[in-house]
Amino acid sequence: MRSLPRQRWMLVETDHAAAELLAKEARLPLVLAELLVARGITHASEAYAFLNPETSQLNDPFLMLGMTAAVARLERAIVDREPVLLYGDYDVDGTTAVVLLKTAIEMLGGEARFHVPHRLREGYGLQSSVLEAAHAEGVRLVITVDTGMRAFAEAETAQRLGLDLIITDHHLTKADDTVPAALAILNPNQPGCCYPEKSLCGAAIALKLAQAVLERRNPVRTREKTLPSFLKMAAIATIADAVPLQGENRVIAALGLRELRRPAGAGLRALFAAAALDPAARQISGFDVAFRLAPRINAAGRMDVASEVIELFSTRDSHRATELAAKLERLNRERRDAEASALTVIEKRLASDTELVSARLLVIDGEGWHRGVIGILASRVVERSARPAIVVSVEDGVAHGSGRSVDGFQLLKAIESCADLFTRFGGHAFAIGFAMPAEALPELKRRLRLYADEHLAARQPERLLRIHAELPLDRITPVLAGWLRKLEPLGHGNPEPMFVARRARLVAAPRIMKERHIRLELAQESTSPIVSGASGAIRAVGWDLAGRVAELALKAGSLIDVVYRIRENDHPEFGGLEVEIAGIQIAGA
Ligand SMILES: [Mn+2]
Repeated sequence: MRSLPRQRWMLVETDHAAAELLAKEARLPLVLAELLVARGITHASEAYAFLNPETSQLNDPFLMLGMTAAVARLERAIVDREPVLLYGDYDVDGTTAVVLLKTAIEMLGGEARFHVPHRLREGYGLQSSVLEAAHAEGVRLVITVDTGMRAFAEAETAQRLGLDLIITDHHLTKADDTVPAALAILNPNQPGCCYPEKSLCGAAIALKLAQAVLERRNPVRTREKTLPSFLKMAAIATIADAVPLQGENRVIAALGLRELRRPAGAGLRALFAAAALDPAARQISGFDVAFRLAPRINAAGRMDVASEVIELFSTRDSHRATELAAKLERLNRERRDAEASALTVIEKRLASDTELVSARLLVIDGEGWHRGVIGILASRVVERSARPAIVVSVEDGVAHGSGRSVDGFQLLKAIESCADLFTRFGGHAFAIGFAMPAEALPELKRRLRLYADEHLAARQPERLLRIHAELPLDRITPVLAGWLRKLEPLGHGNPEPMFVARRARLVAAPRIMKERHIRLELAQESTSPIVSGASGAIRAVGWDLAGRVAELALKAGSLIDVVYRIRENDHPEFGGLEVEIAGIQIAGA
């Protein structure tokens, strides 16, 4: 698995005429206009809004179907001091959604309780037993967050008990568009909802409900103080849940990240400290949230109980917060260890198992791998092999599987073709999960092999390298880098720009670092000025690209095409702009 899968470079098609027009009208660098046009932005006013997110761009919550009924019921509960049960999910999205609504209800003088199911013991989704217990304790209003869209039977239980149920969820409705019977459903994806932003995460929908009740109580204070502080939580969830960072999601993410500069709560501050992030020293980026905060928050639900995340974000006691953050840190380390040890086994098997070496779709099973990490493991295998992969953990005769796919192959369809083998299964086109008796595993492998032979081409697996724009190296300037920063926060639906430069000259011999990485000094052929580094060259780094030096016989003077991202190196001496290479070819190859 050491050798990387082959790359296929694909330059994203852009409407150049539209980009030139936008560049002129909005006075933007052409390459930025190209990137905006690729995001569907063609008018100067849209470009302005995209590059300058602000609270006024947040939609009116009452545009959401069901909001009036939901707000009326919640307000009554708050006024009557009725306990409200918030029912969440165990991931970042679900837990932050609970925190948001709990905080809002308590701010308004109401009483909120919560339940987050245990991932391994209870599993995903609303449970009738929890509704029954809550009812016995006197709860008459239940609000789900990030879950509930398919809880038909549980909604009936609620009805039978006389519980009012408000479902807030962003998951898609059933194929026949039916929805559970509830007092109100807040979900922009349900039939009949005209809310303009369809891809809000669960916590953002909870935010809209909180915004609605808070604004009705005190519009000015909400706009100026409460909402900005709530945006922090919603931003973390929006980035962690991987919804596209465009439209209202972009506004939530951008403003929330800005607010994270001043983390007020004890929980957030403890979490930052545990993740070695200092928001006072450096603006928290989408990358920080996705790769440093979210894994720590998710570790709770993956490895243990997610309810402690809610306590972490609710507590005012900084000692308790530090304690809880330390626990998350430990769970995250356990998660990483579980992942690393299983990955070592998987790598060995991928290299030696002849059946796997030639398989178009990988099914890899092991005894007792932690079920909280099999999804991450599947992603890792896909990254390295460029093939769809399912990782299965066998425990007490039950096989739990989690799979991830590659561009163009709908893994869910493959799984559906084996539906009779599972005790349960589900997912999206490109990410699936299932449980089944372990003895049926050989049959699953056999059928999936046949399915893959039929539906996946036999060509050598390759990774698609999407390139967003052409940008010669001598056009990289601090001014352009400043403009490109305005695209942040980057993430799903708003990817970091990947550029291609043709005809770059190696001005010195490539340097290999730790036998894996390379450092190059590159100068753009045929054009002039100097950007950084000595001798008219820009520094370049290529992680894991050492193999390319020999393959392409690179030496001083070689002329190459490079796919790259722009990096700002803040090293005091060697600081400045440089490029991080994602792909190299001999020029014109
Ligand atoms: Mn979610």
